[in-house]
This record gives sequence, structure tokens and C-alpha cells, in this order.
Amino acid sequence: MSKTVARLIAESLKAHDVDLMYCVPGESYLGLTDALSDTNSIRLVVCRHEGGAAFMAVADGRLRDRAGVAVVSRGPGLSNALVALHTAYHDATPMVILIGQVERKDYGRLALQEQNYSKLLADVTKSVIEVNEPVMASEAIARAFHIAESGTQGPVAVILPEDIFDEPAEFPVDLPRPRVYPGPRPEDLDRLADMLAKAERPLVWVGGALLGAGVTDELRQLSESWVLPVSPTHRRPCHFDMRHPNYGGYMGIRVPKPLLDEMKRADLIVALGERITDSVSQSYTFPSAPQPQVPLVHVWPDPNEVGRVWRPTLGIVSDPQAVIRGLLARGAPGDAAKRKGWVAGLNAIHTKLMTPEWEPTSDGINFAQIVCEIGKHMADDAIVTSDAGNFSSFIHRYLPFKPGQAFLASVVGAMGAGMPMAVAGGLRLPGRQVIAFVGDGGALMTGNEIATAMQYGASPKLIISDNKMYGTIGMHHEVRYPGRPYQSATRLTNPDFAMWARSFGAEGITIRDQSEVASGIAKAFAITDRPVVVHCHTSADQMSAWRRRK
Ligand SMILES: Cc1ncc(C[n+]2csc(CCOP(=O)(O)OP(=O)(O)O)c2C)c(N)n1
Repeated sequence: MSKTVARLIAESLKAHDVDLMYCVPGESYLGLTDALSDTNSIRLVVCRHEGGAAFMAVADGRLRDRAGVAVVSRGPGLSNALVALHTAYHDATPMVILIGQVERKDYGRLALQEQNYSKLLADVTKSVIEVNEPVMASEAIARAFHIAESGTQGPVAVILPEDIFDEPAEFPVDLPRPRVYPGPRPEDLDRLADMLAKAERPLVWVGGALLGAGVTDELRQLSESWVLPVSPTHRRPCHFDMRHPNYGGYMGIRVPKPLLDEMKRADLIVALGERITDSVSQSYTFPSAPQPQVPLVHVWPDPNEVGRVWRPTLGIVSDPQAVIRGLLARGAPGDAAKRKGWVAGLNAIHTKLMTPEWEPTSDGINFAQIVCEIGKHMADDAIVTSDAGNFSSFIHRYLPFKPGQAFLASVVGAMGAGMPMAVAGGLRLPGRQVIAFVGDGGALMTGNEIATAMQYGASPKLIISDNKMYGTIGMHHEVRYPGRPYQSATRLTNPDFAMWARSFGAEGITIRDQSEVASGIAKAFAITDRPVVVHCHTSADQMSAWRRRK
């Protein structure tokens, strides 16, 4: 039997270390699913919604620092996946998505489910690669992985017309391009070392591009020897131990005022492997855009990004790990201890902020109590995922994250990521504890992927904060239009989520009262052989970890 395009693509995926792919099947790429069934080294996970499948691929990309892979059908299939592409694009997460297309002879006719992908995907992918000749197929895969994993990482689409898969393709597999790591220029490292040595009150922010093996250990050494406060950025909490005395406070969205006020006394910001976003910069106010109010050093592996919004004093296009190593090799300045007071001051504010001081609520449980209880059970190598919503503020305030654990979420804040990312975490790293936090809003956006967890043997714990509303939006409504009926567009009528879980074959636990919290959470953590849903009836008055309705 001669080699077909489908088989060549399967071999090319294998050559790129692909062992797991997420899909919802479609008639537009039957040839590929057929060829994959002969390749027993690639596991094809069939999901319930393309949004779920694509979020799983995003999570896989983040966990492996290799592009995660999803396959979806043309038009409608891809449309469902767009939310996750948007996340991968903003969050700089490597991902390759294979998309079916109508037959080549029908291009442009508005054939069934046809879509012009170059138009549709222009602002949510790094590149759209169309495969219109068999000879291009393997090269397209190699290029897709290379682009997805290089520079500012992100999603790349490969378009595969329905009629190409069975064509003969006696071509060799195009081998993976070697990974290219940009490094710092020695003179830039010297300048950074000089700026850091002179700084009395530096801040070091660490973000998404901090990926290399052993990098968190090297970062800790740098922080200790140079006496530097380290702040993980929005939804990247595992880069630095939250209980380390040099932890400089979490640089998340809306940093609490006492911490932000202190940070604003800084005389240098070093953004290390952080792209710098709206969320991290407190809506472009710190550092102020485009001209920072304080000297800024921006380290990011892509020249298009450094200087795009902010004008840094020093821009370094580099893998941040190389910068950390360069500073370690240069050695700490003799007077680094002069910063001890600055570091201790930041850390004292952070420690006070994360100390549980929640009070009971009368309209449901204060979610702080549940999160603090979960903190007691969280494993040293736990995988924690979070959906978007106010419930997540409790996680970032009260869970003591540290290196060795993993945190997966849509950093840009798309709802629906929490559950599928938990499934992907469980499948990539079997045996590890997986805890997913979602609101009652997000739970019914992609919670159906609990069926995928059941089918493939993942056992996440899904903690649902049911405050019977799209709470975040209710809060924003009330802040912007005080006294107006904020509930009109935010109220939700929910199912019994514990019963819902049981209908899938998962375990369901209900926590209605604060007296049930400790036993309910203990029961959830004692079960490890199947998914568990913990339905927590939470307070809407306790709007977030920082705000309570008066
Ligand atoms: C896909 C998507 N749709 C809408 C939004 C806007 N949004 C942000 S938070 C939120 C409400 C979240 O509600 P819930 O999951 O119940 O969590 P809560 O805020 O109540 O804790 C909405 C609708 C979003 N971020 N993503």
C-alpha cells in the first residue's frame, strides 16, 4: 500500500513527539482519523465540544512546553474551538490545530461548512498554513510546530482539505526544526547587572516564558543571593514559593492597595519572561504605558514584543532562564544586603494579605473557608486549574502555591477553561492530584467534559462555587451603576451539581453549610479513582476575596 497524505501527516506528528491529540470528529478529516488508528503511539482523545478539546490542547502545550494538538472539523467545529485559540494567542501558549476543509475543487463556492480560515483566524493565530498539495503536508507540520514554539509562542492552524488525505505521498517526513533559544547579549547582561546592583528597591516580576527545566530553582538562588523580591504575575503563581521570605507579593489583576502602594516605591522593575499585559500592568498604569514611571527592564524572547507597548530602559530579547543564569554567573553585588528591608517590607504586606481572615456569611458559605480547607489537602505536585470568575480571587489569595505544582488557566480570562484543562492535566500527568476550580457559570460552559474524564480515566476534583449568579459581572455592574438592579443579567438557576456528577458516574458531594466544609473536602480528597464534583453553596454577598457587599 502506498503512503498517503494522511499517513505522512501521522508520521510527521509522531516525529514531533505528539503522543496525545484532542478532537471532536468530523467528516472533513476522516482520512486522518483513519490513519491515526494505525499509529498506536498517538492517543486520540474524543471530546464533547471543540472548545473543550482545544482548551485541553492549550493545557497540554503549557504542561509540556511543546505545542499541544487539537483536530477539529471545518466551519462549525473550528468555530466552537475559537475561544481556546484566543486564549492560546493571548497567553503565548504553543498549540497546533489541524482543521478540516472542503474539497479543493469547491474552494470559494461557499461549499458546505466552508470557511476562509486565513480571514477568520487572522487575529487568533500566529499563522494559518494551507496544505493544498501532498508534497507540502509534512513541511506544513514541521513549520507549524516551529512557529508555535518559537519567539512569542502561540497557536498555528494547519488546514487540510477533505480530498487530500488519500492521495499518494511517497515523501520523507520533514524532521522537526531544532528549537531556537534567543540569548542575551553580554553587554545587555552587564547593564542589567549594573542596574540591579545599584537599585535600592527593585521588583522582579516573573511570567509565562519562565519554562526551562530547573528554572524555578535558579530563580530562587538569584533571589536569595542578590536579595531580590520576586512576584509571579497574573495566573502564573507556581514560579516562586509563596511562603518564601523573598516572595514580593502576587502581581495579579487588581493588586490590593497596600501592596500596590508599596510596589510603587520601586526604583526598578525587571519583567522577566513576562509579556506584560493589561492585567499585570494594572490597566496600563504600573508601569504606565507607553512611558513607564520607573525604569523598566523587559526580558521576553521576541523582539516584536519588547518595546511594542512600553518603552523599556533596557530591552533584552532572550529566554529568561539565560538571563537568570547570566546574573548568577556574574555573582551578587557585595552590598546586596542593603535591600533586605525592602524585601522584608513587601513580604510582610503579602503575608498579612494571605493570612485567612474571612468572616461567615449569611447567604451561603464564604468561599474563603473552602479554599483554605483545600489548601490543607493540596499535594506538593498538585495540578490546579481555574476557570474565570471572582471565585478565583480566593485561590490566588489563600492557596500557598510553590514550584513543583502546576497552575493552568486561561490567563486572559476566558470562562470554560477550568474543566477541560483539568482533564488534560490528568491525562498528561496521571497519578497527580488535579483540582479544578469553577464558578456555577463556567461549570455549565464546559463541565460536560467530565464525560471525557470518565471515558479516559482522569480523576479531577471539580470544586464548584455556586453563588447562583455570574458573580463577577454582578459586582462590576454594582460598582459601575451603584444601586441599580445588578441581578437582572446575572442571576442563574442551577441544577443539583452533585446529582449531575453522579449521572456521569462521578462522585458528587454537596456542601451547604460551613459546618460541612471540613468533612466534605476531606471526603473529596479521599477519593482518587474517579472524578469528584464538590457542589459548594457559596455566598454572593462575599463578592470576591477582597470585596463584600455592604
Ligand atoms: C467565555 C466568556 N464569556 C463571558 C465572560 C465574561 N465573564 C467574566 S467572569 C463572568 C462570570 C463568571 O461567573 P461564575 O463562573 O459563576 O463565577 P463567579 O464570578 O460568580 O465567581 C463572566 C460572564 C468571560 N470572561 N468568558
